[in-house]
Amino acid sequence: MSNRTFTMIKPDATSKGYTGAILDQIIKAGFSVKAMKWIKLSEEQAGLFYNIHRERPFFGELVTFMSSGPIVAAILEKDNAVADFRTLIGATNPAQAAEGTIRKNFASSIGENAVHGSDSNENATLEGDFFFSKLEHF
Ligand code: FUP
Repeated sequence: MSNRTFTMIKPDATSKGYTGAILDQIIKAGFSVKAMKWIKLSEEQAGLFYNIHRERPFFGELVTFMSSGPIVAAILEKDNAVADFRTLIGATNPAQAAEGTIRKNFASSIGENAVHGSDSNENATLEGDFFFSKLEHF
């Protein structure tokens, strides 16, 4: 069990002014912030982050969307962080997300789904390292 996960508040949510409310929900759920930055990805950077999805039909749309505006990237800490954060954000498609989850509360579609959460401890480390140097997390 690892105690860290990685998240992004995506461009749909930052542009609608949901950043504060989403961070509030994350912190009230018991996560603490170990690193955080407000950043706008280039198409190339978004493509690298989502490289695993390169062959999927939605890849082009995903890259365009994720580079369309600023995001908040963060490393979060809590016991059982990866699994508990996936529960907190809800299903990828907000129409299937449980009541009270962040995607149910703030997402509009499967593509524009407000937040990212790592799906494994290994990916949490890789994704955190993609955004943050050793000097930037504590
Ligand atoms: P999740 O782990 O819940 O973020 O979902 P996935 O790793 O399956 O998908 C990564 C991102 O690809 C999603 F956040 C949104 C996008 N996506 C689509 O746009 N369409 C799809 O059918 C599936 C995923």
